[in-house]
Amino acid sequence: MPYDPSSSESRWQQAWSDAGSFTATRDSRPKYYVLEMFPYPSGRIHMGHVRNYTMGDVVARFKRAQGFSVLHPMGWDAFGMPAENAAMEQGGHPRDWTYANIATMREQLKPLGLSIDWSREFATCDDAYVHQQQAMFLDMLEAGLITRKSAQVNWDPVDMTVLANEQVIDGKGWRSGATVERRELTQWFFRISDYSDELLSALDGLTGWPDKVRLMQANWIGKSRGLQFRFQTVDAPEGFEAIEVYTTRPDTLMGASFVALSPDHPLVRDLAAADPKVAAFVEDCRKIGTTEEAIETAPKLGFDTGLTVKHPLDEGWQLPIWIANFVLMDYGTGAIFGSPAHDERDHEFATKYGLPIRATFGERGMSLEQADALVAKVPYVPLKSEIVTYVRGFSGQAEQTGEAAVDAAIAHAEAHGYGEGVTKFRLRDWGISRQRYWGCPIPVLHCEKCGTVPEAKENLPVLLPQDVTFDVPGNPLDRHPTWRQAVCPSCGGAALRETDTMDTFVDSSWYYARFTSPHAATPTDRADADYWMNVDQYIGGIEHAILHLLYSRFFARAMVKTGHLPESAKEPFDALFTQGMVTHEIYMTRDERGRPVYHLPEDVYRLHLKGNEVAVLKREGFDDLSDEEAIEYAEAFAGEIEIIPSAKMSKSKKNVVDPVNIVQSFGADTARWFMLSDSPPERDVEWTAVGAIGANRFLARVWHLASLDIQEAEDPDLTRAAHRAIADVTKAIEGFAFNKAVAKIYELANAVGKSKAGGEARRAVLRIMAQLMGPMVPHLAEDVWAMAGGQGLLVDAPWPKADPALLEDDTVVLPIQINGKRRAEISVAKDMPKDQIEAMVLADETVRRFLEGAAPKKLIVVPGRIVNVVA
Ligand code: ANZ
Ligand code: ZN
Repeated sequence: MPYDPSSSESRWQQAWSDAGSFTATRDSRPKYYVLEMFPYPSGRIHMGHVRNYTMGDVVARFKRAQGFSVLHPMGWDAFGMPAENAAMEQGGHPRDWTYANIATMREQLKPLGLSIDWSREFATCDDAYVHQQQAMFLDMLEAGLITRKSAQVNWDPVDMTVLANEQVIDGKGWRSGATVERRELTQWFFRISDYSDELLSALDGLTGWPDKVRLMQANWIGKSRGLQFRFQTVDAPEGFEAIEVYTTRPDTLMGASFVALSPDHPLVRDLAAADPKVAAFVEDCRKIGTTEEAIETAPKLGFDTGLTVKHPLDEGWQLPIWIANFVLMDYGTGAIFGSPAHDERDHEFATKYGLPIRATFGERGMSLEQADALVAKVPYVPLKSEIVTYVRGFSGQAEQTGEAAVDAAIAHAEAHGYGEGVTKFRLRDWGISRQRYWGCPIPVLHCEKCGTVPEAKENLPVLLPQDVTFDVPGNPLDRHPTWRQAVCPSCGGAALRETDTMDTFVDSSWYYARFTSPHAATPTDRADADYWMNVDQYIGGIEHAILHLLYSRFFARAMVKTGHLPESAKEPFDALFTQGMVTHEIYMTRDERGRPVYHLPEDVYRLHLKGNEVAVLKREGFDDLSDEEAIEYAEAFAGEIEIIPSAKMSKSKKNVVDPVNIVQSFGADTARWFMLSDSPPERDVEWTAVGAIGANRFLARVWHLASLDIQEAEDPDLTRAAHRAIADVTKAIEGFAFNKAVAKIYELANAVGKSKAGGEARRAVLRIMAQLMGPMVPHLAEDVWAMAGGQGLLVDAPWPKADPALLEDDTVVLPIQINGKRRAEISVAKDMPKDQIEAMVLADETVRRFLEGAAPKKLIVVPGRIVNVVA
């Protein structure tokens, strides 16, 4: 019988399902919770999913075999714009589109044979999930974790919606491509910034996380220490006698050349009301979005108000007040002083508007003139830890680091009473209001009498209305004829529902907790949550290193505060692994106008021809060609396709391989094996047709080895190799080095192939091999297990233990020196008696050549070290 995954894989999946093998149960075993980031139901699974879920599955199956009670669930991150876009473009309803996609993707995932507890599956758009998320929202509102405030938002004028910062790409809406504007709206916020300090300091404890992710989070939270102080204004309107600024470089105060206000600064509002030119300038500034990136990259724009302030260190020195587009209102105080000599933005601004550029410090040892010359064209921005020479210092600065100078400047300000040292965070509150339909409704009402009122818990869930249209832009909830009308839970009068829905990041901030009790009538069942939390191993893409993980960390804290999670679940993910991407070559031709045309790998015949890399299009009839004919064909058309080096699989470049096709033609185990074999999990892996065929061939060989019937014979070397493999594979899986585990299994398979072992001795080794392969290629492993006489299902077999006695290498390699020169070596058992070693040496090919039939003059064996022969 040849290897035939198409029949055996589904059979094993059925067997596991019948046995309930992957149902997670609370019992006396230690628990292990492994989770891969859940997918968005786009409609098709891709190779990235296969890689991600296979890795998680290896861990889940491994831990299960090691005696853990494993929770390995799957669900769907199901709300979001694409469903609405589909409704806009193709008609239909977002709900139908979403659930149809889920059904399709579930059918595509199941053949992969993942050890998932499907009884826990849910989608974030399920009524029950919406219900519990709303219940939690109300709890968090009551606990003071949520606030409503007016805020600057990115407004997409075409989609008529607020965009999250990350949905703004180069100042344009990610979907519409329209230039994003700034607007002020009243929005709902989670008060994540209250947790800035804690979210930062707790990163130190996340030792199971990659350093780079912790660093990215730390930078995002962005803690800085600086000076907050006031400039006295000279001729500003009433109420603006002083302008408060925040600086992280108070040591550059003597190089100040202007003060700049955010276009949203209260003083600017005042001025704009009186002066249409100011108002027009502010309007211009609003055309850039609110993202830091957009603001950072936009050309610097300024407006001179004509007003001035006094320098705090010199009453007679006045600085002009400008309005500048790069000053953000929601950071620091919304006002800065510019020190063009030591700041890129200030330099660009000063150069553009002819403002003075005066160095505060220069490179070590520089004079004032040299330092000024240094910064005339470009700012001088050394690391704060570098020693520099202060040429316009105050408070006694001279040669010192920027750090020391900043400290001294803060001390000086505090001593002289013009400012205070303060700590600021970049992290803003998390705005969750979205003016979209396909999201979780925010369960509050607006009552004319009572104001904003939370919906009563017994009225939950607030579900989306089904009868909506997407033929006009904007939020369908706003224009629904009746949905908004509700009863105020506080006064019983008429009230209007909030029509904002929640950012989908809310949905994904607690799904891991919901998996512990997916059917509970409360957000979590505490007994379940207490048992299963934390996620022991979380696996996902680095693209979620910042927002998703930060929001989840905040949400877990909020759930602790509202009693939905135990205190110990504050940091919900004990260990995090970020896997690399799946890449593929790109195949390109050009059309008659020279524009690139991309081709799917399945439409391309790829060949390595006499050192040349050739790819040609498969024309009609290609599939009927013999191998030789195909090569001739490739030679004939060589050069027609340009091969672009491997890059992340993407639909636009058509360098995608459909996992469904791969599973159909090779089986799931081949896809899984290849995904694990070729590179370390944290690196990108290149999918190649040749590699897939190679993986498949290896699995077929293992099948063949298992099906051979060999006469009884012992082979202690093979048994030792098997135990070595147990130790090595165990260590590799524990260390997330799946590619190494794969390599060790290759070695073991080779050893089995070479060995003459038969009967039970051979079967015992095959069973070990099956067990070691089980987490990676679970179907083939069951087959091998069964063929080798394994009892019951392999998934129920405990992980094999290496016999320490067999791990000890009991052979040594002895070098043989002939006439003082090393000429050969022999491998002998450690405890081999001297006379036997001597006999082996004399029988050695090389030794015999040197002796030319004569007896050696001397033969000295130093046991365990060396053999000396004098010929
Ligand atoms: C004077 C100065 C001189 C500055 C110099 C920098 C370099 P971080 O480190 O990210 O916290 N700043 C303060 N508030 C701002 C706002 N609302 N919008 C834009 N920029 C603002 O950044 C702090 C520095 O960014 C502050 O230090 C301030 O410029 C600027 F050689 O003050 B600095
Ligand atoms: Zn009311």
